[in-house]
Amino acid sequence: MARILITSALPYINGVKHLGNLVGSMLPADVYARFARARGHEVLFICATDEHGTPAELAAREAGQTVEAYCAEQHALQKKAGAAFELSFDHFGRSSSAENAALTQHFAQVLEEKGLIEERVDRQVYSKVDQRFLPDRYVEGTCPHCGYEKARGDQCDNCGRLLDPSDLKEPYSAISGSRELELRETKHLYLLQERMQDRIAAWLDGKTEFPSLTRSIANKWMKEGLRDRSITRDLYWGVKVIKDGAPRPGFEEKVFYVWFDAPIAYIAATESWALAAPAGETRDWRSWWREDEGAEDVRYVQFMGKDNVAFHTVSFPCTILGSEEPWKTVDALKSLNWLTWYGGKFSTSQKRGIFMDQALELLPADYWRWHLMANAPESDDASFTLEHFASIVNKDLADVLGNFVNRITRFCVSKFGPATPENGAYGDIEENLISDLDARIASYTASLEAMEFRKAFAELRGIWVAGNEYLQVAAPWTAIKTDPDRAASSVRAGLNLIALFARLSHPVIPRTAKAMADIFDLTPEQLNVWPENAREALNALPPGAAIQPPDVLFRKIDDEQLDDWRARFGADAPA
Ligand code: B3M
Ligand code: ZN
Repeated sequence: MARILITSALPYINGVKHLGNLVGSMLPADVYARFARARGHEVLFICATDEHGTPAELAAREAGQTVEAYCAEQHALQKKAGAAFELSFDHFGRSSSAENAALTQHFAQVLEEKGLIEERVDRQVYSKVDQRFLPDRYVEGTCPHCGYEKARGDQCDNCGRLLDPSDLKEPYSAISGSRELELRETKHLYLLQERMQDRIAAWLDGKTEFPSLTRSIANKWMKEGLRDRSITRDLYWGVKVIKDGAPRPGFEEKVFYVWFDAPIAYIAATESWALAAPAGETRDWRSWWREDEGAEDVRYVQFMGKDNVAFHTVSFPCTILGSEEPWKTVDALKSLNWLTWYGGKFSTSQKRGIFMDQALELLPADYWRWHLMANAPESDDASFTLEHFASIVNKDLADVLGNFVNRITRFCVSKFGPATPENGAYGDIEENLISDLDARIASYTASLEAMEFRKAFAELRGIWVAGNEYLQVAAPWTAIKTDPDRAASSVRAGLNLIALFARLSHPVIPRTAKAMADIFDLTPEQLNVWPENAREALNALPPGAAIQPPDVLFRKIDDEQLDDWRARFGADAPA
């Protein structure tokens, strides 16, 4: 048994996330956390909303709210959507917490003491009409690379290139639209990453567990060479720039850059988790993060979309390693490609695609969880279409898993009554099934351990199919006429298979797993045990134990419903 710290990339605050965001970090992290718990590990699963920066300020402005009120409201909505999707966070915090402000200021202070932060004078876009500097997305204009006219100061949405506000041609203020802009000099803090090049390279060399996608992104950045980067912005909303307990002179109207404080919020949210301990329970956050206070044996696993990898393999390690304090760093970093919406982009700003709250208006979480994880964008981008979703749900969930459970429980009740049959012994077909299952369970477990989710869930589907094939061969509905003991033993095997499926499926479809466990009145503890051995699993239910057939586990999606959804989400329109 190990201690495993798991973090999902922190969802940005500007609205409930779409399915692409969900499968990019929060959902695979949840599946892994559930799997690790079932394996008996002590797991701490942390997430939070990432709340600072220009997009939050701009979204609040558009909503006509103060940024504080906007963030509080959106945080509550995201928390609710996460819970509805059964994301089993131990804590879902906020990067705007007091803990994160203090810790961010701590890191800045220590980095400065280590000679890794310095003040530099920058030329920044200033708006006379708005009477303020315009960082990042506060400036829009024409992209110098592709000519797109609505490029934002930090990035062009058309060609994807990263920009600096001063790169834009024909720039205008995103607040007032004013074109009366000029470059003015102002001070900013710079993190001297160039000096960290060798240390980060050596650190990355030791990260032998990073999978190839993660490694290739990190290597590309290392090859280009680390650049010193500004870690402050001319904004109101963010972590204040404090030095020695007082506002830093010249930085009274500035805050730390969102990408400086956001990863620190992994640690701060763990601190918030400890502060939120119910009376009588003590939670020691430092034992998860400080290698001098118990975290030396913690295994730390991060999940994120590929666009976040550079920040986690280079920038955040600069903060952590630069501090020379014994903080825990990541051991395994699982990164995912994009899920596309009909081959195009899911888009929060353009409300394109399906968002977490909308998804649950259509169907319960498990339908989405299964489809997203079984088709996770791992080795490549993957396209989400409603048609594919419907076919996977109808086949895997309704025909293969749902039908199996339904058929065997109903047959049992009608022929043997509502209890596990006691008579009949297992024979050759069951022996074959057991050895097949042993191999499959081992391969499924290894794939989950390796966080290769597509492969894992192809194997889980294979396990469900093996159950169906077993029933095909054992055919208790025929055997019952000539050899009731044979029929009884195959029904008993079938029921045990359901209990096995419940335990194996729990990481990905937790609510359905619970419904399957309820057939046998299994406790959460009995459900949450990882099966290692098929023979044991097929003999787990005590003969004579009562069963309660469930309602239909999954309903099929028909063409009419699909048409409705297509119309509602504009699925026929080119993305
Ligand atoms: N908030 C993800 C994004 O908005 C970003 C992740 C932060 S992880 C510290 O793209
Ligand atoms: Zn462009």
